[in-house]
Amino acid sequence: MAILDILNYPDPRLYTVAKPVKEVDASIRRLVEDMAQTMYAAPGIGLAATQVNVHLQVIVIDISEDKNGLQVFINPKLVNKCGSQDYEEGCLSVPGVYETVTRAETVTVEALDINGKPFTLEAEGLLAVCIQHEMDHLQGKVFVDYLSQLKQTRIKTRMKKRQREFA
Ligand code: QAP
Ligand code: CO
Repeated sequence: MAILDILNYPDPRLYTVAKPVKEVDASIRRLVEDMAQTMYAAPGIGLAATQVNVHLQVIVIDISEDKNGLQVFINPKLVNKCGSQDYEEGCLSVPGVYETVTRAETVTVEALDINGKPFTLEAEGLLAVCIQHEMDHLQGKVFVDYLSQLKQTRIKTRMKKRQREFA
């Protein structure tokens, strides 16, 4: 297992569209393990492969209190969405920034699990937000993209300043 480097907004590689996984093989299981370890170490509740510069449709999520509820989504597809909710989101690629985004209240997602087996899940609340947030990453979209131009500019400036300080 390994902790992977997370790309920081506004890194242009975050705008890459991820490709579907052809086969859930040992290399994909390894990627999932490393992504999970990276997410838990951060700590975070969700991570998309895009954020670790792997442009394949793989997501890990764990919204449980005691970090024992790992959920893996490979090649996820939103087959239904319903209602709307506002949620204050953050992102491991945009550290220190939390902003409210409006998304569907419930979503139905079809995906492959870690064994390559298809499953369907209906999610609501935080899990639904998290699935939509991470699926956006696979399409090259960051939650900041939903904010006003003014907020986006301010966040970019703040992130660049932060990057200089850490360099
Ligand atoms: C996406 O985000 C999410 O700024 C997952 O300094 C977030 O795990 C979906 C994190 C909220 C729904 C609601 C962010 C950690 C973690 C930070 C995360 C930070 C340290 C974000
Ligand atoms: Co994110």
